[in-house]
This record gives sequence, C-alpha cells and structure tokens, in this order.
Amino acid sequence: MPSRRSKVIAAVAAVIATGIGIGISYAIHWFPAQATTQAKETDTLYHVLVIASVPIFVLVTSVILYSVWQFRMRPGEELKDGPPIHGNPRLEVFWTAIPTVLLLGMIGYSFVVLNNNEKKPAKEINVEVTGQQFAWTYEYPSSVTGGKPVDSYALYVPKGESVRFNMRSKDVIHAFWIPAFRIQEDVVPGITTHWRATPDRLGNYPVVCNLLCGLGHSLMRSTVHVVTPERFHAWLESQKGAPPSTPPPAAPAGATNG
Ligand SMILES: [Cu+2]
Repeated sequence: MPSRRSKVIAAVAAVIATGIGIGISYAIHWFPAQATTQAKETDTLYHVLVIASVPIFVLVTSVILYSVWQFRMRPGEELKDGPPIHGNPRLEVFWTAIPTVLLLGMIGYSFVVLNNNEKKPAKEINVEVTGQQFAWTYEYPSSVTGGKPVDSYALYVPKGESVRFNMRSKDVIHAFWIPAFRIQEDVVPGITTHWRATPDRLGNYPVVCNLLCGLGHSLMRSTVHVVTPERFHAWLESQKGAPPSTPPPAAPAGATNG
C-alpha cells in the first residue's frame, strides 16, 4: 500500500500545480479589447471555465503520475498480474455524480450568460449587414436615419446603444466576426441571422469574415468604429445622399464563386 508520506507529497504537489495553473490563467491575456458589455460577461465565463478545468486536469494528471510512481513494476515482477479488483460501486457513484454536477453547473452558467447577452433591450438600433465575395456592406434603415436608408462600406455604431445586426449573404456562407465584441455568427444565403451587442468602449476594431468563402476570403475585412452618439448622428447625416465612400477591396484575379 502507498505510504502516508507519499500520499501527502502527492497532495501537496497537486495543490501547488493547481495554484500555478490558476496563476498562469490570470497572467495570460487571452482576449482582445473588450468593446461591448457582452464581451465582459463572455470573458468572465471563459475564465471561470478555465479555472474550473485546472484542478480537474491536475487531479487526473496527479493520479496518473502517482500510479506510475507507486505501482510501477519492480524487478522480478515481470510475470505477475495486477490484483483482481472487481467493481467498486462507491467509487463509481462518486465519479459519475461529481462530473454530472460540474457539467450541469457550467451548462447552467453558460446558458445564463448567453441568454443575458441576447436579451432584447427596451431600445435598440438595427444595422443590416450584407456579406458577399469579398466585402461587408452595411445599411442603416429609415428607423435609424430618420430619412432615406444609408448604405456604407464603413460600420459606425454609437457607444452605449444596443445594436442589432441583421445579417444576410448574397452568395456563399460567410461569418460575421468582431473579436472585440465577442460576436461571431454565420451569414447564410437565404436566411437572416441576428446578433446584439452594446458597444461601451470608443475605438476602431477589426471586422473579419471567419469562414473560408473563396480566394479573396483574407481580404474580407472591415473596421467597426465605435463613436459617441453625437458623432454617430453627424456621420449618418454626412452619408445621406452621398454614394458609399470607400470601395471594398478588389478581389484577386480569378476569384469567382465557389
Ligand atoms: Cu467571407
């Protein structure tokens, strides 16, 4: 049987390893800037999942290393078999119940975060997003402009207001991804997909197509400008009646559908 001393050594090593693992999870900056209220909740969720995973990883690794160390084959034991252990209901109940509780907890927490992130606010503005090979275009409907809809290759959103993105594709499947918003949603021909975000940090952040959609896929990038509501409305006014200013990047030669 393993000695008391070796059990204590294993336990202390496991606690130290868990501490180091959780320390590393704080030291690494996993994510880009948080530019929406949703981003904060999403990042906290990820960090809780990472922290919950560290002790489990350490436990599994500790048991493996401990067994290799304590129950290794000694000289002269080459032909011996292990002890004929058969069933251990108490242990089996234990290792079924604990993962069940842990998983249900994580699923419940993830559900609450996603549900909060997608909750319909009292007031929101709509932005129509269109993906096509190989550019994003945006349309601000009359409900936002108070006049004629505005088409743009640039995406401007006001800080502190909830934005609902309604996404459509003209050709193949794309994915509308704003890493700083923690949004990613497929943009599929024939259907309209949606996502909400409330920008809460001024700045310019990349918009990326995150599904390989053809030869020009890597050019299918844009920028979201989070500006104050005053600047947002001034920009909308400046766009009214004007043709969309910046053209999309040219597709490389030979880039076609498919
Ligand atoms: Cu694309």
